[in-house]
Order: sequence, then structure tokens, then C-alpha cells
Amino acid sequence: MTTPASPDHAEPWYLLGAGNMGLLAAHYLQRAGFTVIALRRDATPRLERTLILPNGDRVPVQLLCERAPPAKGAKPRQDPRALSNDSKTDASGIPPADVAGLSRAGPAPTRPAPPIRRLVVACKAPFSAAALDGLPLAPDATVLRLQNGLGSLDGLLPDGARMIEVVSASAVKRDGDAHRVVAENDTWMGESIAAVAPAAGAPAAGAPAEPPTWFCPLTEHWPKLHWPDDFHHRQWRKLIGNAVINPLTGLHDVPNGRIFQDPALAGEAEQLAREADRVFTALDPTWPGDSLTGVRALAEATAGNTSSMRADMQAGALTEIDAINGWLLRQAEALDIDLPTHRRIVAAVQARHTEL
Ligand code: KPL
Repeated sequence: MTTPASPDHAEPWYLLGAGNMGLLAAHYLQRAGFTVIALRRDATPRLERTLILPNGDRVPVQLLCERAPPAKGAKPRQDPRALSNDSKTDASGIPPADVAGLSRAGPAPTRPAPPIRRLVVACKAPFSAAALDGLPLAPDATVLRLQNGLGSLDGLLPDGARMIEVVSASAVKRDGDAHRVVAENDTWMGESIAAVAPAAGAPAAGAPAEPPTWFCPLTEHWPKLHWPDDFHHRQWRKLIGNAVINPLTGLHDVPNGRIFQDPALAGEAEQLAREADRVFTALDPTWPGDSLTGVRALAEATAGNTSSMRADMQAGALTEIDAINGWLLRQAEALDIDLPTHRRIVAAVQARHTEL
């Protein structure tokens, strides 16, 4: 049994991306007794934020910060969005310390040796390479990827790293200076199976990997946290939800629930879901091929929500389209499957990026 005093707890977790979901993960890890240190490109010594839990409790989250070393491919000025995953912050960069609840009590130490052995990557997918650039990761580091889409860390981690995917149905929104946990739903952790265009180090399909030693004690503090045998199906269900709901709501600037109320959008959603099912079935013949039902349920369950891609588009920020629908297109190309609706929608969202 791992306890807060056990050697397992001596190893801190580093956090890239102290936005909505990153802060929630940090809160659960701290509740389980782990030290969590936010990596930043600036000299902020400490982050002080507030999470509002679904029962209304306001919980302070305090994180020590360390300054990430300069990126190897560093441009003179770092893109501040690399270390956040919050649309509000994405639009404007990380706000100055005095307006964001950050302490100015002395600069943060620059991350020293020894290398980072545990890392949570919770920045927006398109900023992963910039966020990881120059970070001293141990060759056998454990990396939790808490991001939408798939494949965003491909080729960015040491060969011996263990990447654990985190798929969460929880929702956290910015609420003034606080972060409101709108829903504390299931979170699944597991390792992705190697797809046709495989992730570096991803295990091939076969017996599911065993969870690490810290997983079981963490489940006592991270509500509805699971390590399911059919993890990749859970991950694909989340991916198709995002691949349908996010670009349609973003491009048409509507809440999630509108998709199945509008016949034209519902038709597009159906095409997107069917095309994705062709890819998933080719990758795994046991895939049930019923994505549309799940997408409809997700859109209805989150009817009033502004999807993350709609929020990014409203904020004039880069979206995660490449890690979501782009991942599907790369798999389809390797399988020689055409996905005309996904191709069109990716082009339409990317056209908005060029206007930024
Ligand atoms: O994950 C989401 C997102 O917006 O990124 C959904 C589930 C679509 C909820 O809005």
C-alpha cells in the first residue's frame, strides 16, 4: 500500500499546463499526498488558484513553480500558451502575476538536475512540442497525457518513457479568477494500443498493461478514476465525441445541444461518426461501430456547454483540430480509407487558424 510517507510519494509530479483540467489533476494528486510542481517559462514562484467543486466548496490549490529551462529550439520570446490549456489564457497569454493570483515572492528556481521522472502534460495539444522542448525528462519517465485528441506527444518523449493516456469526462470552466468544476465524471487511464500510424513507445494490442503502483492509492482521492481493460475503446469514444461536436459547434458558433436539433448539423454529425467508425473498425474489428449513438448522448448530456474548440475559436486561439480529426485522417490515410467529411471540416477549421 502506498501512503503519503512511502517512497512512491518522494517523487514529485511536474505539471505542464496549469489550466482548467491541469489544476483539477493537480488537486487530486495533492489530495493523494503527492507534491505537484508547475513548470513555467517565467519566474513565477508559486501559483495560487481556487477550484470550485460541484458541491460549491471553494478549494485553494497552491502549486510551487519551477522555471523550465530555455527551449532548445527557443525563439527569442516563448509562446506563453505552451504551458496552459485554458482558452481564456490562450487568447491573452499567461496573465501578469498580480492579476492572476500568482505570488511574486522571489523568482522560481530554474528546474535543476536530476531529470523529471513524473510529468503531467495538460497543455493544449498544439503547444505540446513547445512545452516539452528542452525539458530534462528521465529516459524512463512516466508521462500522463491529459489532452484532447491523440498522438500529440508522438516523437516528443524519450524511447523508454511510459506514456499513460488520461481520458476524462469531467468538465472545468473558468469562473472569474476561479476554476469551476462543472461535472466530476469518470476518468479513465490506460495505454493506447499502437494504431497504424503508431505513437512512439505505444504498446501493441494485446494484454492490457498493469497500472503503476501509484494508481490504486490515487483512486481513493480522484473520484471515478478507472484503469479499464478496454481503455482504447473509451479513448476512441471520447475522440469521436470531440471530432463531431467540437468542430461543428466551433464553426457554427453554437452550444453542443444544437447539433442534433438542427437537421443540417445532425446530417454532418452522422457523416462524421460513420466515417470515424470505418477507421476504428479497420483498426479493431471488435469496435461496435455505433459512434453516432454515443455522440448524440454526449451532445445531449452537455447541451448547454460551449465546446473547447468553440471557446478557442471565440478567443481567437489555435484549436486542437490536428490532434482530433487530424489524427483520424492520418490513420485513414495509412489504411487507404477516404474520409471526405473529416477532410472538409479540418480544412474549414484550419482556414480559421490562418486568419489568426
Ligand atoms: O470534451 C468536450 C470538449 O468541449 O472538448 C465535450 C465533451 C465536447 C464537451 O464540451
